[in-house]
Amino acid sequence: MMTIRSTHYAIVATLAITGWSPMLLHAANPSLGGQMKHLLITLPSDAIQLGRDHDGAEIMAFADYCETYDGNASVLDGTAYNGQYGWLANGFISLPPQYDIWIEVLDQSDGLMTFEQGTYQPIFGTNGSDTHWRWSGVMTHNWYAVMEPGYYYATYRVYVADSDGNPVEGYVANDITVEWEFGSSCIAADMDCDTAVTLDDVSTFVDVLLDASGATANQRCAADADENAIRDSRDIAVFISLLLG
Ligand SMILES: [Ca+2]
Ligand SMILES: [Ca+2]
Repeated sequence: MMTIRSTHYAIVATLAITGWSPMLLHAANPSLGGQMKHLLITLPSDAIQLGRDHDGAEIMAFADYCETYDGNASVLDGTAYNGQYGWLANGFISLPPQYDIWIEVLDQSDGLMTFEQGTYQPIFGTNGSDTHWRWSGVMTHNWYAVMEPGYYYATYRVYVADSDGNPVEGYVANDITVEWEFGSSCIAADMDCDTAVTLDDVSTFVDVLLDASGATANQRCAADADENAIRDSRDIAVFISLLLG
């Protein structure tokens, strides 16, 4: 048993010196991650009505495609993200011209980041941004992104507001919760995103297990080799078993 362990440590030490390079592909635009899932907004009289064009029990999957993106979309580089959820008008919206429909994030998982469609500006509290966001009235698929494996949710309030985002009396708001998970989209123990688990993955695995700061979302996910959303010594045995095939 000691001999086997020594062999593995020797391999780790050698690869740590030679270094590694992840397989990062360039893509012009991020991927939504699947079929569009709309959060439908109507305002037939004085109460916001919300609906969905999908099963509300569905949970969207975050994925890190190991890609880099052009321009402002580069905020998604190294993250696991999803853009399937979109705000969409679904019929009559009766609104005086001085008012708009705004959306406030009431509650959300730690680590959930949101970037506005088109501008890629942080919204909904991301990086200290306003927790209130003005919906333009057209279909908008904001980008949701995370770094760590796990389950995520966000609860939003949709309401009628003045130009500063303050609620207007006489209108009834409505709330909706959406959910994601990050874990199943990454390949356990494939640290460099080449879809295989080889000796090239060993040094990064050890680095990320010791200190994940600076690691990509894919690396954080892949290092959780036993897929329990915790990186610890138990992942080492699983990593080695996947490496040995
Ligand atoms: Ca690999
Ligand atoms: Ca684990």
